[in-house]
Amino acid sequence: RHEFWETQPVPQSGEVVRKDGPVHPPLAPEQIRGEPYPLPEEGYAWCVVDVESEAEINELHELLTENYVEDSDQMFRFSYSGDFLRWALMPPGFERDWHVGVRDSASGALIAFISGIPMETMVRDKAMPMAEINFLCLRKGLRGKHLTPLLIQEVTRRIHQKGIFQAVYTVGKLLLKAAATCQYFHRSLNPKKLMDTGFSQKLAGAQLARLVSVLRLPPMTATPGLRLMRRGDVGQVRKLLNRFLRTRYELLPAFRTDADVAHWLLPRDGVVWTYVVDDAEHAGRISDFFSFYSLPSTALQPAARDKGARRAGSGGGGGAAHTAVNAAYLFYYATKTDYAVELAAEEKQQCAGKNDEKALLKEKTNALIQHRLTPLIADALVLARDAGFDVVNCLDMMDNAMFIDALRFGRGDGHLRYYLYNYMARKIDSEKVGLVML
Ligand code: EN5
Repeated sequence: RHEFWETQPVPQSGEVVRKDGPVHPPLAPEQIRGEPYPLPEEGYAWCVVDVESEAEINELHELLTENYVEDSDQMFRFSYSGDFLRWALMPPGFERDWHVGVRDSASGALIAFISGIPMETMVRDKAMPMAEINFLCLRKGLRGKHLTPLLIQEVTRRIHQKGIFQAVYTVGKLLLKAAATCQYFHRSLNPKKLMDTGFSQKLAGAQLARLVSVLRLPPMTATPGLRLMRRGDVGQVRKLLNRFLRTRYELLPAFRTDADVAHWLLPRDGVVWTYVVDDAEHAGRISDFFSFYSLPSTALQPAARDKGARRAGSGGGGGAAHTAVNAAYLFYYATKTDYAVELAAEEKQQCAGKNDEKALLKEKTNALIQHRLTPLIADALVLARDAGFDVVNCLDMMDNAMFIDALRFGRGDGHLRYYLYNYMARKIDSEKVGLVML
C-alpha cells in the first residue's frame, strides 16, 4: 500500500516503538548523493523557487491556491497568501535550495513544490537540528505519476547535504504510523457566513437565533495590560515560551535565538498577530502571551450551495457570494507558572510529607494554567473577530483541551498527523504536542 514509505527510515505499519532514537546514524558526505534525482519524464526540470522574488512568490501562491490541501469533501482549499509564504519559508538560517520546485520546461510553469526550513526540535528532552517539511504540492493533472517520492527524496538529499538527518512533517491523512494524531476544532465568529459557505451546518429560525446568542462575544478584551507584542518584548517572550514548552510538552521547537522569536512572533500585517500581557504590578514584565495566524480557505462551490446566488444567475446579482472563509489559527502561547512553585510549597507544609512534590507541583501548575488560559484565549477570539476573521481554528494539542468546551469550539471533521523522519518515537499524546506547523 505504501510502496515508498516502506523504503524510508520511518516506523513501519505494525511496528511498536519501545525506545526513542534515530533509525540510522548521520551519513558521511560520500554516502550522500551529489546530484539531483533524475525526473521521470522529459520536459520537467528542478528549480529553486526564489521566495525573495515577488513574481516567484506569486507563482507559488497560485500553485498552492489551485492545488493544495482540501478537506475530505473537497469543499474548501487552503489559500496561503504571498506574505504568509514569505514568513513561513524565510526564518533565520533558511536555505534557499530547500525551496524545491519543478517547472515544465516548455511553458516554464511551476508544476510542483516541496519545502524544508531549519528548526531545532525536541522530542522528549532530546534536542536535534531538524528540517520542517511543508507545502508539498503537485498540480492536479500530475498526480499518480510517482513524482511525490522524488520531491521528498530530493528535498531530503539537500537537507542531508547540510548535515541534518531528522525531519518533522504533518499530513491530514494517515500514512504508515504517526508520531502523534491531533483533531481540528473550530470556534465560529460569523455563523451566518460559515453556514452560507457550507463550512458549518445550516440552521434557521429559533435554532439559528439561539446559536447566534450563545456565540456572542464581549465587545472588548478583558485582560488588563493586553497589548500587541513589540520588538522590546522578544527576549522575555523567548524565555517564557521556551520554559513553558519544555516543561509541558514532548514534541516542541527550541527557539534558540531572539531572531527566531522575532521572526515567528512579531506581528506582521495580515499574517500573524501576537499579544502580550504587560503585567501591571511589575511594569514591563510579560506574564503571558498568545498568537494566531491567518490562513483563509477558498470555498470551492459557494454558488451551488447558495440557492439565492443560483437564482440570481452565475455568481452575482443577489448578494455577494462568499469565496473564502477567513480563518485564524491559534499559534503559540505561554503563561508564567512561577507562582505554582509557591502554591505547591505552601500546601506541602500544610500536609507535610504526605504529597509527592513533583505531582503536587504539576497539579498546581495545571490549575494555574487552566485559570489563566481560558480568559486569555477568550480575548484572542475577540481580537480575531475584530480583525475580520470568520472562525478560529485550533487542534487538541498543547493545553487547548482546557478551553475548547468553555469557549465553544466544536469538533471539526479533519485530523492533523505528525510524522518524524529518521527518528523513532513512542506515541506522543495530542496534548503533549507543543509544535505548531503552518
Ligand atoms: C501541511 N503540513 O480537513 C498539511 N479541515 O476540521 C496540512 N472542517 O475545516 C494538512 N468536510 O469541520 C491539513 N466544519 C489537514 C486538514 C485539511 C483541511 C480539513 C477541516 C478540519 C475543516 C470544517 C469544514 C468541513 C466541510 C465538510 C468543519 C464543521 C463546522 C464547525 C463545527 C463546530 C462548530 C463550528 C463549526
